[in-house]
Amino acid sequence: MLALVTGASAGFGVAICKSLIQQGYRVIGAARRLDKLQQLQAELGADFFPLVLDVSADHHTLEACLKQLPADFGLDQIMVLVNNAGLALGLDAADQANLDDWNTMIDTNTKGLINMTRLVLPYMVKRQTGLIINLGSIAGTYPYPGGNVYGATKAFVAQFSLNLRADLAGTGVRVTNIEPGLCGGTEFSVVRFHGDAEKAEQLYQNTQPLVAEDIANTVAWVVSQPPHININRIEIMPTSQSFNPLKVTPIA
Ligand code: 8X3
Repeated sequence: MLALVTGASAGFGVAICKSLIQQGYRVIGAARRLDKLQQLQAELGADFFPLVLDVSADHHTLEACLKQLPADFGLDQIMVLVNNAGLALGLDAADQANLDDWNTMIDTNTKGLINMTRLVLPYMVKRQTGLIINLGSIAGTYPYPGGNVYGATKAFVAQFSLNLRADLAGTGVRVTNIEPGLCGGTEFSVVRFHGDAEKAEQLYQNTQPLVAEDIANTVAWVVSQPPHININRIEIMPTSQSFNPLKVTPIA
């Protein structure tokens, strides 16, 4: 059984790769940073294949990269695709947010995800089996100030996942969207705040966020379901995260 995990060099990706290998999968770990992938390979051994790939590259580049995989980690054998690569950049209001950040999130979280899916999917359909697991977010369902484009990319992922299910009816190929809330112990918030670790740290003060292993455990549960079960979506929050009331602003 072969799986491909994007964003494999850190956070959720590392935990998912480790867990899938524990479950007996061979794993192609795709990410931009070769040194991080090599560290992971040193730990995980021959069942892990490091693939240097930037999901935000154009689809011709991605296709060429995937077609160069060695025969025993071949594109045509991928049973599970985990579209984990993604990021949040900034938490500024829409009129002040950085447009480069917005475009980077769209390129990675939506374009990267659809390109990888489209490149792997025909082989799954041909074999009449396969599983695509997308990493969405609660931000795709619940709006919050500064979530603007990040949340919108994750709403795209949620709807794309459901629409994939519609197209894949009768093929045996399954699709799941996992939607985590606040997660700690990863680079996510440091990246969101452009490297400001102190600001990121403040977000987690006096809370107990989810950790990457919680998400890897969820992926492990999804992949262990028998073929007649499709988990459409899973929304997970830490107990310490909840909802605010709708905001009503006084008239000036
Ligand atoms: C990340 C979850 O709560 O930071 O996707 O928006 S949250």
